[in-house]
Amino acid sequence: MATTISTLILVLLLTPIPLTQSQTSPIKTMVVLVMENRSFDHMLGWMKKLNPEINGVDGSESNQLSTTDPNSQRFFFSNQSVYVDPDPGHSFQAIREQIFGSDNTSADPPPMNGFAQQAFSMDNTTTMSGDVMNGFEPDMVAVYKALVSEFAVFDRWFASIPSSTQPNRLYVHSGTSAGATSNIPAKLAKGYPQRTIFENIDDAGKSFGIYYQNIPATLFYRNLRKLKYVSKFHPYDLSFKSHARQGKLPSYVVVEQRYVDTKIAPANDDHPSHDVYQGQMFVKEVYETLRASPQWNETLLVITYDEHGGFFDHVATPVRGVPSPDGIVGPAPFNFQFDRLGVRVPTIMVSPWIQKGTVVHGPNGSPSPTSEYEHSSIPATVKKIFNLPSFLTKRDEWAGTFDGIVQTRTEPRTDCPVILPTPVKIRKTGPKENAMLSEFQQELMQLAAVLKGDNILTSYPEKIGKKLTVKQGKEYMEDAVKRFIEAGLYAKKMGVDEDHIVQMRPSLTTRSSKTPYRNP
Ligand SMILES: *[C@@H]1O[C@H](CO)[C@@H](O)[C@H](O)[C@@H]1NC(C)=O
Ligand SMILES: *[C@@H]1O[C@H](CO)[C@@H](O)[C@H](O)[C@H]1NC(C)=O
Ligand SMILES: *[C@@H]1O[C@H](CO)[C@@H](O)[C@H](O)[C@H]1NC(C)=O
Ligand SMILES: *[C@@H]1O[C@H](CO)[C@@H](O)[C@H](O)[C@H]1NC(C)=O
Ligand SMILES: *[C@@H]1O[C@H](CO)[C@@H](O)[C@H](O)[C@H]1NC(C)=O
Repeated sequence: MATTISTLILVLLLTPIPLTQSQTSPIKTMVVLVMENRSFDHMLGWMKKLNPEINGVDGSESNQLSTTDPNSQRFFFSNQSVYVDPDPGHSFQAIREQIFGSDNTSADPPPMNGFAQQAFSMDNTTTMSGDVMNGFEPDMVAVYKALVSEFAVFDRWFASIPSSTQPNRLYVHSGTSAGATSNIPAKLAKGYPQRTIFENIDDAGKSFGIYYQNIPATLFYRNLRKLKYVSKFHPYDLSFKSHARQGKLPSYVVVEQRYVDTKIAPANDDHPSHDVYQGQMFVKEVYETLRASPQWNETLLVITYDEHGGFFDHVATPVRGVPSPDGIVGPAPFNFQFDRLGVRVPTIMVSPWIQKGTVVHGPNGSPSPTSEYEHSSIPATVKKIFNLPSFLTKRDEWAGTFDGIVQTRTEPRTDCPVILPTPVKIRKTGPKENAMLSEFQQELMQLAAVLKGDNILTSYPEKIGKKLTVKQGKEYMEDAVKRFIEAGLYAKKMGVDEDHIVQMRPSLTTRSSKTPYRNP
C-alpha cells in the first residue's frame, strides 16, 4: 500500500507544475535548517526498508580497504551506526579519494569506492573504515523516520562542492562560496563578500530572520554584518517559539544549531562527535513549534546537511554539466573549477501541502538537462516562491527548484502529527566541555573575535582560539554576539548609516566603554 501511494506521488512529481504569475505558492514562510557532516546513506539509506521507492541501501554496497589491491579487506555497508568519534575526513583531497578512489578525477560516473581507504589513511586500525561504511537503523533516528513517512525525502540532493563545511554552507544562501574550497579562518573572519538571498529578500520588501544559538555562522557573510540587518538576528531560545506562537515568523527563517557541546546545553548539530540524539531532539522541537504555529498552513521546512562528513554514499556524485557559479577558480594546487558537486546528503521537507510519503528523485531536466538538487536549490526556490527579480549566480540559475512539491494539493493536510517520537539517546558519555576547541569551533572563535573587535589585538586570533576549552569558547562566543548586537542597536539609535558594517573596539580594552561602536 505504501509503495502504491509513493509511486502515485512520484508520477505527479515527474510532471512538475511550474509556478505562473497567476498561480501563487501557498508558502509564505520557508524555514531552513542545515545540519552537519553526514551522508544520505549514513542517515537515511536504511529507510529503503520502509519504502522501496527510496534510493537507499540494502547492505550489498561495499568498499575495499585498498582500491588497488583486490585482496584487501572488504567492508559491506551495515546498519550498526551508533556514536562516531573521531571525525572522518572531508577535506577537498579526502573527498576526491572517497569519490574517485585516487586523485585521478576522470571517471564518469565516479566509482564511490575510496571511503574505507581514505578512512584507513587517517586511522590504520580500520575502526574508522568500519564507521564510515555504516548507517543508522531507522529506529535510531526516529524523528527522521517519522518525517520521511509523513512528508518528503529527497534522495538525489548533493552538497554543492566536494569539500568541507563552510564552502557548502556559503552556497546555501548565496549560490557560491566565492572561490572557497576549504575553511579558511582568516577569510571567514573577515567575511565573504558575495551577495546573498537575504539581501534579495530584503530588497523585495520581504522579511527574514536568523534564530541562532551560540553564534550565527551566517555572519560569515560580510554583508549580514551591516547595521540594517542587526535586528534580524534573534536568540533561538528567547525568540523562536514565541515568534512562531504569535504568528510572527518572517518569510525566510534560518534556524542555527548549537555548535558547541557543553553539559548544560549539548551541541545539536549532528557533527561528530556530537550526539545524533541531540540533533534529533532539535529537529523535533523545530517541527513541533512550527506545527503548533498559526503560520503552519503556509510553512515549508527544509532540513538538509552541509556535506557528507566522510561517510559512504553509493550514489555517484555528478561530475558533468555543473556550471561554475561565478567563474572564480579555486586556489592552487587544485585550481578547482567548481564544475562538479559533492557527495549526496540527506534532505527532508515538511509542509502540510506535501503528500504523505513523498519521495523526490531529481529535478528531471529542469531548468537545464543536467540540473540537480543541491544547496543552491534553496535560493533558486526562494526566488520562485517569493517572486524575486534575479538569480544570485549561474549556479542557482541552474539548480533544480522544489516549489512543485507544494503544488499537488488544493488545501493543506489536517492529519500531520502534532508530536514526533522521542529518539533514543545514543552517546553514553557526556559532552567533553573541557576539551580544546575543534577546528570548526576555532573558526567560530575567529568570527567572534571580529564581532567583538579583539581581532585588532596582536594577540588574536591565533592565541585565544587555541588556548580555550569548549566551555570557555562558548562563553566568549556568546558574549561576542551579545556585544555585536548591542553595539549595532546603539549605532542605529545614534543614526549611523545603515549600510555600515558593525565593528567594535577591542573588548579587552573597552570592557566598560559606553561607546563600543567604532565608526569604520
Ligand atoms: C565537518 O567537520 C570538520 C571537522 O571538525 C570541520 O572541519 C568541517 O568544517 C565540517 N563541518 C563542521 C562544522 O565541522
Ligand atoms: C541490521 O540488519 C539486520 C539484517 O537485516 C537485522 O537482523 C538487524 O536487526 C539490524 N540491526 C539493527 C540494530 O536493527
Ligand atoms: C585516469 O583514469 C582513466 C579512466 O577513468 C584512465 O583512462 C586514465 O588512464 C587514468 N589516468 C592516469 C594518469 O592514471
Ligand atoms: C599503523 O600506524 C602506526 C603509527 O603510524 C604504525 O606504527 C603501524 O605499523 C601501522 N599499522 C599498520 C597495520 O599499517
Ligand atoms: C489549516 O488548514 C486546515 C484545512 O483548511 C484547517 O482545518 C486548519 O484549521 C488550518 N490551521 C491553521 C493553524 O490555520
